[in-house]
Amino acid sequence: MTILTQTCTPFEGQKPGTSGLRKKTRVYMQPSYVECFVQSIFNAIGGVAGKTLVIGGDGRYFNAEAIHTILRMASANGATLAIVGQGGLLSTPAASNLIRQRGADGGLILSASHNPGGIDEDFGLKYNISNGGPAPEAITDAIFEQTKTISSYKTLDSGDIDLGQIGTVALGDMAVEIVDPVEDYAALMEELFDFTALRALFASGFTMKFDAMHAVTGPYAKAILEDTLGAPAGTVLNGVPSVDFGKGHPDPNPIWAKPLVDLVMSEDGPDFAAASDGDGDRNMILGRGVYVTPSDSLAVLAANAHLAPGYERGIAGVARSMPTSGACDRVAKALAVECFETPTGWKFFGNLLDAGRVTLCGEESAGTGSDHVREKDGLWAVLLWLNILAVRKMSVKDILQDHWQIYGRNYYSRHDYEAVDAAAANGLVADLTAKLDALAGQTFGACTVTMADSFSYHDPVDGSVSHNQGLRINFEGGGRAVLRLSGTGTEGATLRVYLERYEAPEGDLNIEAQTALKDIAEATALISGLTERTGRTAPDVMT
Ligand code: VG1
Ligand code: CO
Repeated sequence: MTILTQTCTPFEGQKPGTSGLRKKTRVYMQPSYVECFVQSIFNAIGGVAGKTLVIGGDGRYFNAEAIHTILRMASANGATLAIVGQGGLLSTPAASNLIRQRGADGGLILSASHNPGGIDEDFGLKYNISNGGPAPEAITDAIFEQTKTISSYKTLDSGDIDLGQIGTVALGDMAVEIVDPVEDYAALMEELFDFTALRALFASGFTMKFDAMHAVTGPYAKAILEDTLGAPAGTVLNGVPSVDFGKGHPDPNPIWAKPLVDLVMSEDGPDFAAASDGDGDRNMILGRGVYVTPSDSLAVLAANAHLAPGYERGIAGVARSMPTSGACDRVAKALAVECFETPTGWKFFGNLLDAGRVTLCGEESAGTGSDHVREKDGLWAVLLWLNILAVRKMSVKDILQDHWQIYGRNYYSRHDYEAVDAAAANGLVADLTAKLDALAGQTFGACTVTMADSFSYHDPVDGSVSHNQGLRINFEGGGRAVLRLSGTGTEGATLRVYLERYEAPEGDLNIEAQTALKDIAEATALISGLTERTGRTAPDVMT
């Protein structure tokens, strides 16, 4: 086996977004595309000589091919050990855990997460650092700089190894250790949650459905829920990972997981239902007759985490992304713990978690997690909910009602306008940004603006500053709208409009969410010129 140095020319646009570099699969399949990006990562982190890397992905189309390419390159660049999930599979939280458990220097996760998979859909790749979390902006910026001038990469003159066989093989001078993707992760879950209580819950006849959406969590959910906790066979739906996610959209929300929502809304639906996304880091929580918004879920988990053994000493603090509702802020206040507001994307939570300032984190996009790993974690959230249900012996619906009666309710919805013409979307954001300063005091429809700005984040741990992280418009009475452009899409621009309004415990806590937010939605459309600029009269997706 010889080490080859191949020349290459830079590709346009290899700029990591909210979570890694996401492109159409065919873009990734171009000769040297993966190589240029991976060598840029290696160069940006000072090389990988002598290092240990964790490598795995969500099993989508091109997963295995990309892994073989990365393994050859890691070996040629001098890495000592690559730890790879069997079959090339690792959920994002499991990869984060492996990096931490094994003291690896970093990891490469192959996923476009909730984006559809297949040769005509999306692929993605991201680099995680030694704490197990997504590389912070300073590193992703350095990677992007490298991609602009990359002129050669190193690889090995060798064939593919067998990713299906657990054990260690040599690839050049590097060892490749193929591991069970589920084992270490399942052991971690058993440390955090009361598995005895969960077994008793299922034994008592408690019913649940978990929709793995043909994505990576299938094997994890089967092993933990069915094989370990005794949930009946068939609890896990769509549990076999497929390269195109059964031609679905592996995004656990009421739109893309509609069959599950319909099931749980019926009279004889299960007590509890949940779903996860392509790479297993998102979660959707449902109870019979009720959908729990991710923002509410974070707040409920923060208020009840101490009921699970892993958090029995309480939580140090909570962090949420800026567009996530303020529901968890109220819990943090009641618990007298710190609460942080970060930009969108899990990479911004890493410092707070490492510093021990927060225990729980969450995003409105169905991401919740804790300091057990440095990624959001879909199954973890499901198990924490189960643990809370087992202890409180109440239905999901009652827990939510009880929560609102204590803290009040943050009505919340996100409206997505997908594949909007990029120039139109950029124009909307630019023009709105320019007039933010003048908005305070003005009235639009039924709402008066009290404050408007462009969110900048000052990381309290390392002092770094991230500008332009979303436009915020606050209204009299505590309502709020946030507008930002997605950093994970692969087609045109996706405009996200986040709407929120607070209702105190003594107010009406059971209004339909879109009705409750109608005035704020209308004011936001007036302020931003949404309809005229995007040509859309309604959002593509409302969650
Ligand atoms: C979206 C979500 C964000 C999440 C990101 C990655 O980003 O809004 O909250 O962190 O996806 O999640 P954007 O830039 O499209 O709004 V995942 O599960 O796709 O890794
Ligand atoms: Co994901």
